[in-house]
Amino acid sequence: MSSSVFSAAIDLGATSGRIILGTWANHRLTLNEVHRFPNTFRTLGAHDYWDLGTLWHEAQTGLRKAVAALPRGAKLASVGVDTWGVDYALVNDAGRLVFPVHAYRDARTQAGLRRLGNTRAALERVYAATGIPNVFYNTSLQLEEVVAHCPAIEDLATRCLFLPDYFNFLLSGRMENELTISSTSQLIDVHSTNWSRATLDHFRLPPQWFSKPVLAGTKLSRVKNFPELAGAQVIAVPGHDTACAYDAMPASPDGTDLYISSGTWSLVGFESDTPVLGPAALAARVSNERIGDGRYRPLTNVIGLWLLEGTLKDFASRPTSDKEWATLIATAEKLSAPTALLDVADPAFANPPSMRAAIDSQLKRRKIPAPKNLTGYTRLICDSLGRGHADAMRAFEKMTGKIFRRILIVGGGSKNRLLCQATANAAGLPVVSFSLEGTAVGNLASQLIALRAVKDLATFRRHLGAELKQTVYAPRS
Ligand code: LFR
Repeated sequence: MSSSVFSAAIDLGATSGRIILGTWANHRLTLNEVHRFPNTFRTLGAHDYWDLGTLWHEAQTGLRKAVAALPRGAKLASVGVDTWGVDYALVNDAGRLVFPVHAYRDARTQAGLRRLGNTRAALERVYAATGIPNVFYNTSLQLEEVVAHCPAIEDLATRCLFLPDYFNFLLSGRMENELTISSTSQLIDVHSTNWSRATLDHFRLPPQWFSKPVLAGTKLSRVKNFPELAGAQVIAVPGHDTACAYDAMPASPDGTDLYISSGTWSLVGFESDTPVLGPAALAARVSNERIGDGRYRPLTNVIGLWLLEGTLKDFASRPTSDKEWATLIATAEKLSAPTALLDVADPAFANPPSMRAAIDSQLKRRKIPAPKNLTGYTRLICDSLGRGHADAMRAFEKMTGKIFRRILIVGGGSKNRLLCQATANAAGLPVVSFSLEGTAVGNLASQLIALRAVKDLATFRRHLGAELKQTVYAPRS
């Protein structure tokens, strides 16, 4: 056992969180999901908030379970945290929360979204400076609203920590902004790895709230105030879950793979040494988020399985076990292909009271009959997402001159045969799906590299690729 390395990944998603104990031995990573729990935001009055106390409680429970799952005498070497993008905690110098933590689907950014969207010159300036398009959830718009409507916050808060940064602080006592999660804010300079002063000024945000981002792999300190974990290093992994998922892609080194991290959102993109900018990129809403090492992940955010998760809530007959899921997908596969697909970019799908009603109203507007049952909606949603993935791919090909040869899918959607096949059909390319918790694997990879148990990411991917089970979906017309 002496050559094994044990690390824990805290991997928090908008609809579920998990703590995974990773064991690295003989060039092989084994995962043990020691704890999983549902996550949701809560609505108070007109606003949406995360329940941070519950998230931290669940993270601690998971870490205790990870320690309990270690072989006798073994020690946890490190822990790392990744979460969904954009959300943040405002704290004072002592680390006290001075403002409730909003959830990114909160509608309070709508006015700012429209304002920036309607001001062509400002929109172009912000995009040229940050490489991030104008999306309702951006931290920039969220903070702009808070500073404008609760001005006393400028006296109370001294730091803005993104959620992984905040959990790293609880674990280590150190306040840092990590680059990948910072890059989701629309406030990082696209040509450096620091904040864009012009953009902070544009949104009227106090620059002192932010510190120069650290790169993934930075060792923050040993775990504090958590005796069971004494000695373990807190490592700033790529704090953004999508950055972790992209790191975990067993991609071919020649750069011809398109990546999809498929979960609540579908993040369709690739890795690049340079950002994709300019009017076409702005129109296609290309988001130049950052990789742990500072390079770029140009990607398009397609609405993702949020559409299906939301629709399921409207059906009492929704599946509750893996077996029922398999039956739903198998029955939906047998239906004939829908004659018209959803426009998945419809802003009405962002956070509707009823997703089924939002879908029906788009269909009605376009004079298309609504599906009759859950099977019909499932088919329509998966085919429409497949088309959305293919459209994003073609837009990238057109903008960059790149030709993709395969599409790699990781995350929850990689298990959805209907979605993988629909993507292959619409793109005319093979889709390779990996049964892989990409976000947790990328999180662990960064820790193992920081601990020098693995040389670098290329080496990690080579070992991972050799082990992984993959399913290939050939395109059908
Ligand atoms: C996926 C994700 C996406 C981001 C969205 C909102 O979990 O992190 O990358 O655009 O959530 O933060």
